[in-house]
Order: sequence, then structure tokens, then C-alpha cells
Amino acid sequence: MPYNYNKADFLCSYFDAKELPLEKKPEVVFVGRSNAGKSSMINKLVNRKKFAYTSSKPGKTAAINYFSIDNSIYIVDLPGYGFAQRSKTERRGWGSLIETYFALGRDMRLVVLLIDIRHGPTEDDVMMYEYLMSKTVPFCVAATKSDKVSKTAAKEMVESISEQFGVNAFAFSSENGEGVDTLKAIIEDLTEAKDD
Ligand SMILES: Nc1nc2c(ncn2[C@@H]2O[C@H](COP(=O)(O)OP(=O)(O)OP(=O)(O)O)[C@@H](O)[C@H]2O)c(=O)[nH]1
Ligand SMILES: [Mg+2]
Repeated sequence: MPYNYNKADFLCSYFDAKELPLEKKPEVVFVGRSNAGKSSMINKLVNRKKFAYTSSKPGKTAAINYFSIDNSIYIVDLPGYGFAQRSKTERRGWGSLIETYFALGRDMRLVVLLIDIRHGPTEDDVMMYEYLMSKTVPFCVAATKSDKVSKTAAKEMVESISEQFGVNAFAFSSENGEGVDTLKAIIEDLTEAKDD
């Protein structure tokens, strides 16, 4: 059953993963480099401009932001990685926030890994990919900002990422909506209510 994506609520920003909501709902988590377009993707998903805060300056999302869709699932906007200007201490902070998040045994159904279609996977993305593989969480890969490259370049990058990561990557644009239906279908497929 499709969710009513227009029924979306902001829950809270968490700076300490130990304080995450006690209530469990299926979670869809967005990860990727700083500036890859995570917050913009969430906004597109719920058809709102300023739901999750975006910025042309990398490092906008510094906390774990929780949203809910249709009172049914949580959307989790994680801070981006690979932001060089962050201090060593901040980077360590990022690492422990994410590690704690993944270690909490939340009802994580899907991780959406975002990769900027113009650049392809960076070393950080490969590390994230390996981390996700080691956690055996279902994940999909979105090649973001597809509006910024030609159709041919987009297709080539999507194929190359799919081959490298052994998944079906898909092109996504929060500008023109390419890939939104694909993303919704994956979310719905993986968050379907399961019997405990
Ligand atoms: N043209 C275009 N620009 C995009 C797209 N998605 C995001 N952007 C722009 O890229 C910049 C970063 O987007 P964000 O959504 O804030 O990126 P983020 O991954 O949440 O970044 P952090 O919070 O720093 O981790 C903003 O200036 C967006 O407007 C897209 O699909 N097309
Ligand atoms: Mg963000």
C-alpha cells in the first residue's frame, strides 16, 4: 500500500544516538557524502521545499533528524560524511554517532546510499558501502542530481555504480523528480508491515 507522503512530520534532531525515539517503526535511512542531496531527496519525497534543511554549504545536517511519514515509518536523515572542513574531533563525533545508531538494533529496513552522479563513488562512499555490507542491511543506491548531467552520462554512471556495488542503482533528481517513483516503490517494498 502506498503511503500518504504528504502526511509527513518532523520529530526531532538528535545529537546523541542514545536518545533516539523509544517507539519503534520501520526506518528508512539516508546516508551519503555531505552535499550529496540527502535532505533534498527527503523534501522531494514528501513534496515540500523546506521540510529537511538543505544548504549549498556542505555539512548542513549535523544531527540525526527523524521524520515520520503517514505515522507509519521513520525517515532518518543522517549527517553527511567526507566533509573535509570538519575538524578531526567533529569527524570522530560523526563516526561514533553513526556507529551508535547502527549498533542500537533499530528496526532498520532500508538504507538509501546517495552518490553524486557527477562524481561517482568516492573513497568515503566505498567505505560506507563496505560498512553497509558488513551490517547486512538492505540498501539501495541513488545517483543524485541527475538533472545536472546529460541522459547518456547519467546512464553510464548508473551502470558503472550498479556494476561496482552489485545493486541496481537508479538516477535521482530532486529538481525534476526523476527516480522518485522508484524510491517510493523500494521503500514500500521493504517497509511493509511484517509479523513479529
Ligand atoms: N540541481 C540539483 N541540485 C541538487 C539536487 N539535490 C540537491 N541539490 C543541491 O545540492 C546542495 C546540497 O543538498 P542537500 O540536500 O542539503 O545535501 P545533504 O546531502 O543533505 O548535505 P548535508 O546535510 O551537508 O549532509 C543544495 O544546494 C541543493 O539544492 C538535485 O537533484 N539537483
Ligand atoms: Mg542534509
